[in-house]
Amino acid sequence: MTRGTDIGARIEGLAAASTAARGRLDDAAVEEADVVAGRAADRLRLSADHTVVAIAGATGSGKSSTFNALVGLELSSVGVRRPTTSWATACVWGTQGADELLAWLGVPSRHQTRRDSMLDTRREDNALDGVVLLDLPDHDSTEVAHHLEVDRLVQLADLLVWVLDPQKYADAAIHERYLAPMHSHAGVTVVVLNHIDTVPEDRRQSMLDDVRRLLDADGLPQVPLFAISARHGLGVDALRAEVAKRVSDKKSARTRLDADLKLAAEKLAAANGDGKPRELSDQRVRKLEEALADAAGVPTIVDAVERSTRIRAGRASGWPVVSWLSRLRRDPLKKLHLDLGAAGKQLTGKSRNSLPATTPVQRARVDTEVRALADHASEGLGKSWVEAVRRASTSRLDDLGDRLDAAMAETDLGIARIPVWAGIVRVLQWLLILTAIGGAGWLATLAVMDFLELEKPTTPKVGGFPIPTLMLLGGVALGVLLALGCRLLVRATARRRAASADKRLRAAVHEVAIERVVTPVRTELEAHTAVRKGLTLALR
Ligand SMILES: Nc1nc2c(ncn2[C@@H]2O[C@H](COP(=O)(O)OP(=O)(O)O)[C@@H](O)[C@H]2O)c(=O)[nH]1
Ligand SMILES: [Mg+2]
Repeated sequence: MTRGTDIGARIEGLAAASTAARGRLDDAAVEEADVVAGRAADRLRLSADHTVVAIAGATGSGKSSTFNALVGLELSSVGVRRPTTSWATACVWGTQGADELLAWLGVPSRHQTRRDSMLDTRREDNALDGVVLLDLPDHDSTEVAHHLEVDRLVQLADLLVWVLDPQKYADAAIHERYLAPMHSHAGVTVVVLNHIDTVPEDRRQSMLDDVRRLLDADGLPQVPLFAISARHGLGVDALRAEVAKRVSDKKSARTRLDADLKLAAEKLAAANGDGKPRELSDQRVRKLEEALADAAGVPTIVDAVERSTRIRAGRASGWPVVSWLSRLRRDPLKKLHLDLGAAGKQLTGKSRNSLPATTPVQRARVDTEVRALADHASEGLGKSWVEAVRRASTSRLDDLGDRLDAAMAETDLGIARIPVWAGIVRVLQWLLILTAIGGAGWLATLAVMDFLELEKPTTPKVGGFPIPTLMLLGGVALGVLLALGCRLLVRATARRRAASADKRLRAAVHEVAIERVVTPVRTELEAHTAVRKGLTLALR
């Protein structure tokens, strides 16, 4: 059996589905899928030329006798009861490549017999070439170890021969525990009614009909049923022919793995539910981000940035006399303690504690948005996924507040320096003030000279106006006009800076939303998609 074939892909699908489902879907179903995938991969790697045929049944039903009858030798001790028969006995026809298989089955070599080592040339033995025949312990033994061994080997065998006897063929133990649960394995099940010699001939058919009726009820209507007497050799040839047929077409191992994979995949699929793959909508994420931004105080900070810029740029570009007076007003950013750090670029750590505290209303809104996002993400999915998504959505919210505060504090608001144009205006304003002061000084000098009746030098004029007068009036008038003209510019700058701060802060909030809520939820949705994909492969 080579990998990469169709069954190889199905195994990989189931393995992938169980990996993605672990911790999210029903543990038992996940575990079974995992075990089945591992076991199937193991069996696939081992000899494809051998078929493991297990003979199972109740105490005294004639397992060992049937085994011997098939082998044609008294290999397995007949009539031996527990605790001696806690081990399976194996007989192998055609030993090439069977060693690994027997090791995997866990049959110690002292319980193995190699049929061709006996140089047997009978035709029917050649027909069984490739059989690994196992005589299992009693499934109804009072010894726990026996059950475990039976269960273990029933899982591993490629073909199962269940031996019933006239007394106990209707026992609930075998039907409820083995036959009915394995109805999916009808393709690799053969049933034998042994001790047929002890049943009067005229009652044999009605007994077989009764067994058939029970098998129908188990969900095994098609399985072959043989009436045999292992002790007297009745019907043994037909049974051997059936086994030989199964072995020669070498399909049993595959059929068994197919049935295993299908069963495990179906159980996992039932736990998975049938929701289509889902994606988180951008709109939901945006709503969450808005709630987070609110809770983090983004609007408050942005507002402070705008007002602060207005004051700072206004002060720089305003008429210096007024600006000087406005120093008495407090900077809104300072009020928020959102002062600029030493580097002048970032908000200082101090700012955090001084941000307006998140109100219960804001917190509730965040919770509501997280839940809405989780509900939306898991809409239409199975119950386990709804729970997994909800769990994931809140799994990283513990220190959300701190994380948001830190994100706010780390954000460069771009308000450290006054705008270049305001710097230039400031220089101009001072030049104008100096001009006005110069003019005033000149006029004062002239006035003093006039008062002292000194002879004045002729005052230079421009367009009929004396220059000092022009300097004083022009300096003041231009300064005031410039300040007024800059007001619009100040406002625009404040708005631009506020918009830019808003963008940066929201980008920081976006990071937090992705890290704390969106990624955990997306991981679940991806796991759901992976489980679905794996199961689709496994059930192909
Ligand atoms: N009459 C009769 N006795 C049988 C037949 N098969 C097995 N026995 C006897 O039933 C007893 C139990 O058989 P055994 O093969 O050890 O059953 P196991 O416990 O299932 O392995 C032994 O005494 C056998 O000789 C049969 O077909 N007819
Ligand atoms: Mg026995």
